Amino acid sequence: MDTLGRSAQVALDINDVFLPESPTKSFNVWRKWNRLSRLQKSMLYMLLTICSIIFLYHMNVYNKHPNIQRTIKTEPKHDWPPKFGQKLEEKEVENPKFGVVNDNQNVAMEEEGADDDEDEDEDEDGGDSNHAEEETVEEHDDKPGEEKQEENKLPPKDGSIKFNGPQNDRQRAVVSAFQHAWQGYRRYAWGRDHLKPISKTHQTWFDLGLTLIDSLDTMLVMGLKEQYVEARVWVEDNLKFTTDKDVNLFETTIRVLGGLLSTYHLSQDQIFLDKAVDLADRLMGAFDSSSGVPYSDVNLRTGVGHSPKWSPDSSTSEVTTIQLEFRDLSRITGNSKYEDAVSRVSELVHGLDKNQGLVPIFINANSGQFRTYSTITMGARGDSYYEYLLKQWLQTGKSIEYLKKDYNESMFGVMNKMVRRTVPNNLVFLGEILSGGKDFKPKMDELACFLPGTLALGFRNGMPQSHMDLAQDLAYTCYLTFARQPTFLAPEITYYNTAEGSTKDFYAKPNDAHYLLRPETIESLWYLYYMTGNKTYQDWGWKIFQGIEIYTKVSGGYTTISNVRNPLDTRPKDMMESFFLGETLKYLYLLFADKHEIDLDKWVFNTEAHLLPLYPH
Ligand code: DMJ
Repeated sequence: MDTLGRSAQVALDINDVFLPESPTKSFNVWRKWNRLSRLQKSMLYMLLTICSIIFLYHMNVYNKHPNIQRTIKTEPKHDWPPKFGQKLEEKEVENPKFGVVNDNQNVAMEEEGADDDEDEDEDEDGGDSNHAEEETVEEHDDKPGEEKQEENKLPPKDGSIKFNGPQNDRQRAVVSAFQHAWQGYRRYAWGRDHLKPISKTHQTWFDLGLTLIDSLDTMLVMGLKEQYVEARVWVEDNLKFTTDKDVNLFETTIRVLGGLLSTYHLSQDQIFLDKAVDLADRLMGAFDSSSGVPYSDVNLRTGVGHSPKWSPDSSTSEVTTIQLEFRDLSRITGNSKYEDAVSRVSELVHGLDKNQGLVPIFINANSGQFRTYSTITMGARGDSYYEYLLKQWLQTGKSIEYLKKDYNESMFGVMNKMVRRTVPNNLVFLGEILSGGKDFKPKMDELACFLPGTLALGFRNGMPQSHMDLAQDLAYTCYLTFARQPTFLAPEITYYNTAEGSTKDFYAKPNDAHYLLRPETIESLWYLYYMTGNKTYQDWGWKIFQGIEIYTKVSGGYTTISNVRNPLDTRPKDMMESFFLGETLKYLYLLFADKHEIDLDKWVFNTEAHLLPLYPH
């Protein structure tokens, strides 16, 4: 028999092997197997091996790139972003029933009740919008900018990502929450920085329409076309940077510049790039210090930078968390001045002495030196320095070696100097280092809960297993800071018990018990779900979302609250932060996805959850 003939014989025999079983049949199969020649048996083995290899290869690709399945199986339903003037589909958004808040199935330890410690700590909230002007406005019932929706004014091409809208009831519930928040903003605070959802007025911080800009790419991600088109018109007609106003460089960069750039990438709409360039040109004055380290504040009209009123120094995290945005702008425009300015800052900080990679939270813009004895923390004013080391390395195609080195060194410092475990349940937390290393404070901001997400992202890109282990342990503790409060919402600051004999792991002091609608824990749950596929992270996020729905939702929108420790006395603060729409709801929506729509091998999120592309170098 020639080779072809033998193959045919093998094929026949294979068919026989897989025919339905019966005792006689199995016996026949065995006899046939014995009758096969050596060559036939070897060919059969080879065939089986090839099939297994192909099968394993596909499994691996799917695990590494969860979005591949979507690309193969899901076709985009419609053009997105919409063309200007295109008739928008009416879409009903279901309101799923909400579950019970205090279902602690996933919590290993028992709740020990609220803490009685009445010590008061200074409210440290990382420079969010607490000192801004408050004003009232008339209700806004008409559709802003409606008359502008004529054909051909908005020329978006297809975005780089096809977002297909919510995939399940949980995602629909988040979209519904976004719509409620947006409705309040649109009605009572349109074009202003923040909504005050209880007094139904607005708050002005920088007068840059912060909530509107922070929300743009969330609307694209969620498929909210109508709202997006309306907001886009406001940007074109009303977003101006000519006001004689001092703004914070970092906050304006991450929220406004980041929001505009992300929306530009997703929509390819020139208006967002034009606005981004105008803004960045005005912000550049902040870098005009003797060291090149930027001042914290800058006047948008005059372009003059200066230190904050309350300190001669800039915050370390602030001067090192503007690099992704300015670099991206240089890469888009071909004008290197933005990237040059921020790279100089990173390089300068790289050259400074550190404590095992860890940095003090203040740096002087003129001397370019750290304030040596200032606190080292993963919370306010320290946090995103570490986040942007990794993300800048990724943004530049892993080509800038010192960023990776500094990141790894700092994570070593974290494990060595900041990680502690609680008594009685051995939970991992990160404390703060004070007075140049002399003191340790067992205190962790909710802000520090971004770190599990960053660690997981690093692990995906080749950092050691210990990073992922820490990410998972820390995310669990962060989750518990929500789960162990009767509101299922975390305090701004939590203190941890490490003394032998302690009966509970952590507690919140009354003055730290506020929840500002922050995203960090949810952000980390999303990264961990993305990396591991473990749906428990989704369930944790869902429970936190219930807490948000029950204790922060009011008729005018969502409000920050002063007290997470008592469901009967939450003391709403009458403020809806822009990052609630830009980050918190976006990460919740992404967390509940069945199939991921964003490929982390192509995109990086800035610290305000705005999407920027990765470059090859
Ligand atoms: C956001 O503006 C950013 O995530 C920033 O890095 C930290 N604080 C807020 C959200 O809590």
